[in-house]
Amino acid sequence: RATGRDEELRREEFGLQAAQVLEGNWRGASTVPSLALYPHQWSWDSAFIAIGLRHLSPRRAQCELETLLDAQWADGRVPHIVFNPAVPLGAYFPSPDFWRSSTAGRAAGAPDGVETSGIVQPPVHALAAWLVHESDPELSRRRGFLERVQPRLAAWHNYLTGCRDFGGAGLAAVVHPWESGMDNSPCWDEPLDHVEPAPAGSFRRADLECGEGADRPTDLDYGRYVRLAAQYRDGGYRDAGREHAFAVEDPGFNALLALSEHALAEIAAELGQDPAPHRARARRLTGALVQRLWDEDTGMFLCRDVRTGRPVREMSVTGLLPLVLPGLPGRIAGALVHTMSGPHFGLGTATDLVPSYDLHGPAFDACRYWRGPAWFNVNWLLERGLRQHGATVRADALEQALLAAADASGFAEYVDPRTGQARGATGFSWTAAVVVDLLA
Ligand code: 9YW
Repeated sequence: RATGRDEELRREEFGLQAAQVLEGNWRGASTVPSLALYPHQWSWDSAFIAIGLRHLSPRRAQCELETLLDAQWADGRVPHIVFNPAVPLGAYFPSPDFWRSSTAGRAAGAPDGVETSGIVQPPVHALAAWLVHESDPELSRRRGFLERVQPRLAAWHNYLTGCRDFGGAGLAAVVHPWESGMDNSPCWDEPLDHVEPAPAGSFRRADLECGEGADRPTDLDYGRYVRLAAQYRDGGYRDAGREHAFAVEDPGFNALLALSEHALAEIAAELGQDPAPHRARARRLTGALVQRLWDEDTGMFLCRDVRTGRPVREMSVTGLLPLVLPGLPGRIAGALVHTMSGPHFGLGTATDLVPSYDLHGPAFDACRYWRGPAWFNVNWLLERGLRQHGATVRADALEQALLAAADASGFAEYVDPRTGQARGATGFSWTAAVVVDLLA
């Protein structure tokens, strides 16, 4: 009995610590992912943050998403970074003077009053908006939250399914590794191979001033990121009518788009509109994912290089993310659960959290960012996916492992998947946010 009470107190204290992380990273109208490393607003971070914040302050959760969507471009894109003008330029690279959104992005409809990047990140926002609404429908209705965000979210999805469907199969392509949210995933090694890196002295890596070099992407990666981003910028951030040096269909990105399309259907129904077009689009996206990116041999989804038309034969966690989709054929969901628990991802045997990359892959590195470490937002999504497809025991175990690893690591950005050792920054916002959500 005493143990039960202790456990309850401990849980409460842990929840308070998570709330404190979010409180400390709140900047008045949005939350930074990490105080030192990422001092601005990031797009998919804000979606996860809002999902946690809704349990602490539904109003702040709404504000988090509204601030991001206020920086949306007229062509519908939601930028991956919204810059805080009060932060010195040198604190993060690439800074606003690199992206030059308000000038270079003018033709694509970049906003005037705020500086942003010109690329995007995975579209988790409609899901976040729906979950935020559900946490306090009365407040949401009173503030007209869904009425205000719905047209923006619809325009965002239209941008992705329209301007970004380079392959013509109905899937959105990413034009930069940063857009996938999984910057240095081994999936990008081959598609990046031909990209000439920007000269070493032409930029300064602010990330290395607060991050451990061994935990971060390499200089070669950065040189290529800079080259690609500068080319996109110099082309006015135009998508059509140009050859993209990097264009990939990413299964995780598209799965989140389909999941968010389901959320848009819920939002439409709540607003008295017809949800059917959104459901139909979610089905189309799910069908295209299966048709185009499913790989029977590995038992998971693979990225597809749009330039060569070939699949990228690397097993990254992005290829497990379609498990979040309610409409996924049962046979495929079963295969994904099997792959997740097999030797390559080792869930329940070699690892307690799903790693970002194949434990036996040639590029596996337990410390380096998206080349092995386990990430909390991704594991939160997979936990939902497991639950969605009836794998309740596994979902419960993953939930407990996530909470334990976040606790032991001080809300780390990512952890070594085999030992749970903290990597990257600590006091990381989305880690705290998914903890708050799971504890609620
Ligand atoms: C960077 C903020 C972002 C995440 C990305 C992650 C990293 C930015 O940090 O990218 O400077 O490398 O890869 O998913 O949104 O947390």
